[in-house]
Amino acid sequence: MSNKKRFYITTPIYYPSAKLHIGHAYTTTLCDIYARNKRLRGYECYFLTGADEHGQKIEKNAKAAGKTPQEFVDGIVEGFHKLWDVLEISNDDFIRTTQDRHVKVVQDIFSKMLKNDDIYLGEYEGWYCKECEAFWTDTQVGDEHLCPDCNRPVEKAKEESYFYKTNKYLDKLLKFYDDNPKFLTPVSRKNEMINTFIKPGLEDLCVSRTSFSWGIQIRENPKHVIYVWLDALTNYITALGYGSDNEEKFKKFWQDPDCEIIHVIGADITRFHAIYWPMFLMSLGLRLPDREFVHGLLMMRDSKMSKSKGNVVDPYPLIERYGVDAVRYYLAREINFGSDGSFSPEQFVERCNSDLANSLGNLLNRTVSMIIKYFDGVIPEYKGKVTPFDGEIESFTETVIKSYEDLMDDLKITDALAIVNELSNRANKYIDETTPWALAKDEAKKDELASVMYHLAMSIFVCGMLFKPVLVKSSDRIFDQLGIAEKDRKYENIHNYGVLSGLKVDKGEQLFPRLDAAVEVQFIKDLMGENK
Ligand code: ME8
Repeated sequence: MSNKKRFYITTPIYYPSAKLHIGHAYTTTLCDIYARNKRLRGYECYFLTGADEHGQKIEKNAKAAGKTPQEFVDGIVEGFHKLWDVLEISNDDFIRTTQDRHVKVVQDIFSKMLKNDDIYLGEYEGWYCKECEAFWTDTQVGDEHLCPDCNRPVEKAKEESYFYKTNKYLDKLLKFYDDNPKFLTPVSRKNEMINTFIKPGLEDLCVSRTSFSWGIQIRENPKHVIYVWLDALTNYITALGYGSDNEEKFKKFWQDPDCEIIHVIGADITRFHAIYWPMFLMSLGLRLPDREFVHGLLMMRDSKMSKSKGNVVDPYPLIERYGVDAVRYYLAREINFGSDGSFSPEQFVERCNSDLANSLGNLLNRTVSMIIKYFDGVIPEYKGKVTPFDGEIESFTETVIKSYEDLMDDLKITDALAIVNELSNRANKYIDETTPWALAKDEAKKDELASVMYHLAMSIFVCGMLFKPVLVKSSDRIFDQLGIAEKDRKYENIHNYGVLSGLKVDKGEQLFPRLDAAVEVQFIKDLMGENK
């Protein structure tokens, strides 16, 4: 596990070729959870997202919409900002590849690579997929000439192009993989890169185009624009000011070995991040990221949800009906981060009901009601481990916290949340074990009852704090009900037994009302149907 004190986490920069869908929300939300978790625990974390605005597809879509490409992307990117606001995304910066801070530096990077002799002018002939803006080899497109990513027909294309010499850095890349087993995870992704792309023989990468003009011009040869991936990948450093007059952030979040650099990407773009991006960085003599974490793709009816297929789920109506926290929770908890998953209305409702309404919500409700009933609404003073179950729940809580932190740090976000869910289940069970209603009947058991109430309140506080990066709104409502002052809502207080002594609880509205499965599943199915 890393001991680094500072973190830089990035999402892919999404194409503003159409509106974003729940798949994009998935990546960004999971990165946001990581960033919020780190910040809450007192680390410095810089979180970047953005928009990848150049390329043939955008030029084409803009034309179809009767707009200039810039007008077209401006409109869509406004929608990106709106969605991230609604989803409570806490990014520190938003990079657009049409911004001056990016364009100028990408031109400099290209010049540098040209001077280094990493790039040469040649002629390209290959299978080109317009949707994915990627060239493919004969083997990759197969006999049917279909794009291996989106399955659409590809076409033969030939043009004067600049090429990047991939084989120049290949040995160094393979050594880097070997020396850094955590660089590309899950590990199956590394094997996929080696077997699918590297072993069959890497071709030099085409890094310029002349057949369209919506891109960054090559200074040395202005009829060429820079191929969209060389333009896009460099966003991770241009956003930090690399190559600008002010490299302060770049030094702090990239060059400083004490900063851990994490790129989170979907499985569709692994090749670009795991093979070409490290090579580009080698060309520039820069440090490589510590981690590239590849998550799976959300499927819809057995096929990848994607803008070009039009089979997407729009996050807005879900957020409007169930609240941002339920949507964030579902994404992070249901679909194992790192594996493929599918969006399912049944699972959405089930997850909200089992974890949020039945376990956490119910625990809070029962506890606050009992504190009101037995102690006039005042959380009793902490007096150590009074009942035999108190020690057990205290040590279970400490184990949960430790595992949660380790899992979060390793980006095993789904597992980390599952463990918090176990704690709230355990606390519910603790109620059944200690039977507060029986203790309340016996004056001699008053201390035991008080201790049970304290431990319950403490478990809720811990759950609320560990869930805070996900349940960005409800965690504060939990703390409100426990009567915790703003200044005490600190992460380190989860180890501070006593912090809740004497607080006045406040029974608020039910946090997560139970959803009527039949009604809600139908509601979500209708939403999905609209997008069919
Ligand atoms: O590829 N399930 O942009 P893009 C999960 N501009 N995640 C999904 C998803 C799905 N069904 N669909 C999309 C690009 N994503 C380039 C990236 S980075 C230097 C350039 C998420 O708009 C996932 O993170 O097509 C995927 O990798 C990304 O959106 C692709 O977004």
